Amino acid sequence: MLIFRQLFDSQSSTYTYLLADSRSREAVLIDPVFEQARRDAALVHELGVRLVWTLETHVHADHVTSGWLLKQRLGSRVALSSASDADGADRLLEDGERIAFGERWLGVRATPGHTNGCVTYVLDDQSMAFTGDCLLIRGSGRTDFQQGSPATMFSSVRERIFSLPSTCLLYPAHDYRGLTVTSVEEERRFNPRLGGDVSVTDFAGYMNNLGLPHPKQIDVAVPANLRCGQPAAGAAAADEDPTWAPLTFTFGGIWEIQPHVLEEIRNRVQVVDVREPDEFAGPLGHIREAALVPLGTLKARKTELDPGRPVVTVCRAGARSAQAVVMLQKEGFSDVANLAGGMLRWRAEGHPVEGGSG
Ligand SMILES: N[C@@H](CCC(=O)N[C@@H](CS)C(=O)NCC(=O)O)C(=O)O
Ligand SMILES: [Fe+2]
Repeated sequence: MLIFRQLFDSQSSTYTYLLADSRSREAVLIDPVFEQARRDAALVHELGVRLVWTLETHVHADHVTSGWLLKQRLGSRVALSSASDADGADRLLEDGERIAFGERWLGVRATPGHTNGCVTYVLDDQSMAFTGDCLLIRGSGRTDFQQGSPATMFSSVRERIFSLPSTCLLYPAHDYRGLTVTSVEEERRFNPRLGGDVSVTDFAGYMNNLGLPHPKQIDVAVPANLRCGQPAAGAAAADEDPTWAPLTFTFGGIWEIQPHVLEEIRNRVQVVDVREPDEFAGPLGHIREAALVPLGTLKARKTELDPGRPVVTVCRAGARSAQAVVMLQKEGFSDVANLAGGMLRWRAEGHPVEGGSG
């Protein structure tokens, strides 16, 4: 079976796609975004899949890829079109090649026009295709920078995308209105630029009069993407992980600490228990020297916490304390983590408890 997720970066309106083979657990990510690397790595971990490839549909002008970063973190390899002129890829793709993940594969179709190196990735059974910035939903990518060409894009769409089965679902690299998916049939009929009886001259006329400002990030993004997302030498280390403890980042966006890690570093952190007083004194007990600050009072009582020491929040099962992490971060505490699984897991794993019953 195929595992499939559509992810969104709201800064650049970019869609990233995760596809995995449920049997072998091998996964690929199409068009991952640098700032979302931590989120995407968390999803890979939580789904229990192994990232084997990051795939670019093209050298993007509006965001930096996390291909290089995910390679450092997860050991994935980077692939994009040989026509992209990028350095540092593990594999340069030619039209007609296949990228395997477990028993599944994606076929590579060259679909230039937005850039020379634009490709569409087509799933083995042709039930879905990832069109990058060539065909967008009821739209198309621009042709006024990089190696853009309306005539080239027109033939890519008509010959290489509209020739797929009419039911094939199409997933673009961007949508600026929140639309998520379309189909070959829909775009053949309703794409205002490329569908119906529109001719190449009509299309070129349309595209040459878009008059859009260049993407804000173009001068940063293109050079970085030509290095597959490797930061330039001397660039500030991006987005470093916390160093006060080995933590896990969840797809839900929360830094978590595992019970055995908390027990090891107990003396270096302040534990804040955000349950109600009767729970704190109740059968589950509490962690030694935990400060009782019920969630509803946390914001008002934040001055009772030591801003110079990391905070671990705790509750019964880990839900309220996750909200406490978000609140404390908003209040300016940077080193905050949630005790994964709360008191329930802490006890189940046999860590020491004060009070409570057997
Ligand atoms: N305002 C966006 C523009 C992004 C943009 O131009 N995106 C390109 C793809 S790299 C495009 O083809 N957009 C189609 C459109 O805006 O209609 C930004 O500054 O990032
Ligand atoms: Fe693009």
